[in-house]
Amino acid sequence: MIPVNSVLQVGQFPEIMQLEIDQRLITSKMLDPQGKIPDGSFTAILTRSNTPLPKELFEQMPSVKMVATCGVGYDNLPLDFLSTRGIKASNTPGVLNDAVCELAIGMLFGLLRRIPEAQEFVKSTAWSQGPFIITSTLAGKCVGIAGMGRIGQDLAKRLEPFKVKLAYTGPRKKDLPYEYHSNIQSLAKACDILILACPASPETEKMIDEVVLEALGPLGYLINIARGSIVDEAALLVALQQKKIAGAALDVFENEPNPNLKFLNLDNVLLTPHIGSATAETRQLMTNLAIDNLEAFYNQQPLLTEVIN
Ligand code: 8YV
Repeated sequence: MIPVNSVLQVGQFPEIMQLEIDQRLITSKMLDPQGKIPDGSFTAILTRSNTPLPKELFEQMPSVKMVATCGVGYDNLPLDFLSTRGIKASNTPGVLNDAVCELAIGMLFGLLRRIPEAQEFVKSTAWSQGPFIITSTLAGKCVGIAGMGRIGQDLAKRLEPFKVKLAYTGPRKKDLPYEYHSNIQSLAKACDILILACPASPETEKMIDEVVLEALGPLGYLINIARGSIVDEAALLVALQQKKIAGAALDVFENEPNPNLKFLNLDNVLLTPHIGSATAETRQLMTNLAIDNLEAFYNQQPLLTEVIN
């Protein structure tokens, strides 16, 4: 049982998530993590993976010993600091795989077959002047996945029926029926479509740089459903402007919700506003899993999906 007003909600939640929260919790809300902390003696925080929590927030509330984030990514949490203070953390892996993988595949086809432009082509009546451009088939191509965690593996399985070769990179080779590359450059050189499904970390910061984009090449496509920080956006913009790669589909950006305006004028991109997990079913599952973790904490039971630093 979660004691009344023991949990501080930090950050703005979409209505469908807020409804779930309000059905299960009586809590205080702090929409701005840099704002004034409401009065109360809070022992846990409920937040979202798009809401960065500064360590100062925890320093001002020493009674907080648990933070549950709605999202698989936990780069919004000061994990090292939490570890030193013995503050537990949980995320919501597994329940958003369907939504994220479906978006990735949708973006893949949207990019290869230029579906947004095709719709514009019909709507603008340009079709009456001649046929739409010839695009590319997925079958027969090599799809490279950077990051073979839950989402990466789920995505690979869903891509198998599309007659593609699958390859991957990550910290270590896994028992998977796909070609392993020990580094991102090698994977980029070997694949036609490179999909980013890895966590944001010091190791993946700006991992996709000019060298990797050069290796991906003029017929290569980049899809990012992970985090904007994984891509050197200045290098990507040059590669797209100079057609050093064929195109990019981006659901995440360095500066959300105000991505670099230079992306907006390009004709070889497909852009979405960080909607990977943004389906009703998924967000309800994520919210309830986060609250289940809070319940486990207050019941002094092991967390369901603890983040181990
Ligand atoms: C969003 C995500 O963070 O799960 C993640 O890491 O990036 C998305 O699900 C969403 O805002 C979670 O509430």
